[in-house]
Amino acid sequence: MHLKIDPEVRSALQGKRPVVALESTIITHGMPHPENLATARSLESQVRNGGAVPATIAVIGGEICVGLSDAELEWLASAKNVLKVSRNDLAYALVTKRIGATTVAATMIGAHLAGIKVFATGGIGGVHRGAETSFDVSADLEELARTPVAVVCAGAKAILDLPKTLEYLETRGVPVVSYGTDAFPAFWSRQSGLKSPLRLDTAAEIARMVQMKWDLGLGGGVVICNPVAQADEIPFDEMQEFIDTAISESEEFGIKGKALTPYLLARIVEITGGRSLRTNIALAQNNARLAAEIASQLS
Ligand code: PSU
Ligand code: MN
Repeated sequence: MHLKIDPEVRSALQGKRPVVALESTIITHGMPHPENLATARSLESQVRNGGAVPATIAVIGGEICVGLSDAELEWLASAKNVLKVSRNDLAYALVTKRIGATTVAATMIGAHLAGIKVFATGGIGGVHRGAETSFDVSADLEELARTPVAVVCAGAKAILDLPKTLEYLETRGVPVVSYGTDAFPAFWSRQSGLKSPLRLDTAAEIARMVQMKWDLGLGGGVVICNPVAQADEIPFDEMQEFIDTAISESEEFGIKGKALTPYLLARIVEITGGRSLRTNIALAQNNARLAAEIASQLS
């Protein structure tokens, strides 16, 4: 089935031991080299420290690889011409044997094919600002509506239209539950000014809720929002200015479609002099730890 599951991941799944999926777009399109490689490795070790087996997912050589070796991680982190793969280009990437980095949507597909229930990332895609004219709504949201994987993230990036993102998820029946907070976090910031639709305070309760959704036959995913630690955050008000600058530049240069999110992330790293990158790394590590706990509770 063009699915290559790493032996350690396979044996953990067969033994019903906890496994956490990790995405690869964050490595190839979300962070600069060499921080991307160090982060990919550290996310794997956070998952291991939490008692789960990490499975970074990417498309290599015509196969969806679930679980990469360290050599593969290293190679991917500096590979050129990597395709950012979502649901729409997954079959294309396999047939053409392109190197594909999987987004949240495509990682959920790979995780589900392999039987992995929990996935840790940085932030999910969402409804872009101006979507009422551009129609730019991330395929991540549709995937969350249909594919049964629990996604641990730090909320959605404030480069998006956050109220519309929450409305979309509500319409499509996707629970959005924040861990230990009433606020809906905004990736680099612990708060977005919006209330989280749902709140739970323990990994055990989150696992029970996720299981309940699937036991009811409701299918689909769950968004679990884990706010970045206060010491690592960039407050929402401070972030606004950086984001507005990056967005107006993207408009000026006519950057659209799948290139938009990577462009904005990279520009914001530059504009903040690397500060947003440190926050991004810290929040991803934080999410890997919580995902390992939830996966342990689920298994
Ligand atoms: N958040 C990050 N880094 C990233 C992404 C999100 O901090 O690289 C990626 C994820 O892979 C997400 C994708 O699925 O951006 C969404 O892209 P788009 O808006 O084109 O759907
Ligand atoms: Mn888009």
